[in-house]
Amino acid sequence: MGRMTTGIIRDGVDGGPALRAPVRKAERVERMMRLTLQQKMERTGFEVRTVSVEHLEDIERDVEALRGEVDATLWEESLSHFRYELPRELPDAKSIIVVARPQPSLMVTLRHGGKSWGFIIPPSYADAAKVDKDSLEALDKALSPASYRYVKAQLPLKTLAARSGLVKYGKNNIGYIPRFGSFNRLTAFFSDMPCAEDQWQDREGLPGCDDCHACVRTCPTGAITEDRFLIRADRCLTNLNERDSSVPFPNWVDPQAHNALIGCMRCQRVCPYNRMALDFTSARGELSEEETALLLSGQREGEAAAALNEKLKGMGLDPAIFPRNLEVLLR
Ligand code: B12
Ligand code: SF4
Ligand code: SF4
Repeated sequence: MGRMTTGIIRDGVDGGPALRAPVRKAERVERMMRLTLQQKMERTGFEVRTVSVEHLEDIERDVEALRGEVDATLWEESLSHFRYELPRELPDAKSIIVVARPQPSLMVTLRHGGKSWGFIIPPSYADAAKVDKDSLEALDKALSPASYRYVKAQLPLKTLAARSGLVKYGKNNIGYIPRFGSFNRLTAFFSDMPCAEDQWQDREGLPGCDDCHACVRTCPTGAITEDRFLIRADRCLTNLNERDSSVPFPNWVDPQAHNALIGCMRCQRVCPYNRMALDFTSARGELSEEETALLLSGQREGEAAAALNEKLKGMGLDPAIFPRNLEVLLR
């Protein structure tokens, strides 16, 4: 995220007379104090909204209402771990703070067969822990001098973000923020911060989706359909390629469908709401011919494998999820 400007006010940058500087600083501090949490967080590159913990049941109801439309295995694997209750570590939580952090697509280069292969990794696959850490630091700073506690929320983040007005749904089911479209990572925290403004509201879709079918047409597996709002998650390439390499892809998946090292970028790349974010990329380095071979071999033991793991982690990537797509992409 090194290329993002933070908007933090720095003292003395406008180079005015030294004697006036303290007055200006005091004014700035006062002005800063008057800003809402949302405004303060925006200045440091985060989008944030808050809802009262009283809506936990509503969030559960929203998701439960769609149980019949979600493949049972996928429900069990991905949606049954949500906890619609106050965390034990923070029983006096009052607010749920939901945060969106703009995220670039990642570019990784691999050497294989004497050639360089450039691959894309969709936004949100890297730096999960960093986004949480940075969000907490920014919240702490924005709310200072008050001091609150935070506990990470195990909640359905898109629903929560849409219900707080932080994102609008695309027809592709992804949550969009104004300037960076779907190139964002969501996270949420319970806090004992009083919920001064409960931003709970109706979920909204992007207005442009009514007359656009680009993601429906481009989805390589027919996961996005016009006859229902929820995607057919069991058909989504992301669901299929996030699995272990030992699980083969179903026969009905066209090998040409694969387009990213993990996940799938098709419905995001084609979306007009992402036009301004398509160049938002972050190059994460290169793997040598030997490292690629090691990754493909599936060997996880030994010194070389440990070094590769460290290298991938340093690039913000999870070594466990790669070989599955890599094999198909290099064919
Ligand atoms: C399960 C899961 C998946 C599954 C299922 C996806 C799905 N659509 O549910 C699979 C593996 C397929 C998947 C894929 C991807 N995922 Co995913 N996934 C999750 C997970 C763990 C839960 C999502 C969830 O709650 N699903 C349940 C459904 C019921 O919730 P919902 O989609 O919000 O559904 C609501 C709407 O349908 C709405 N609704 C119903 N009818 C109508 C009608 C109208 C008009 C409106 C407005 C709304 C509406 O009601 C529902 C309930 O509120 C979250 C992490 C988390 N903790 O939340 C990440 C998460 C949602 N995924 C994420 C991402 C980035 C992706 C991918 C883009 C990855 C990639 N390829 O790059 C793809 C996108 C695929 C797609 N087109 O949706 C991000 C989304 C970020 C964002 N800004 O939206 C999350 C939040 C992870 C993160 N921390 O960043 N994912
Ligand atoms: S591609 Fe079109 S229909 Fe799909 S989410 Fe974007 S605007 Fe909506
Ligand atoms: S991520 Fe790919 S497979 Fe999944 S809905 Fe979007 S285009 Fe379809």
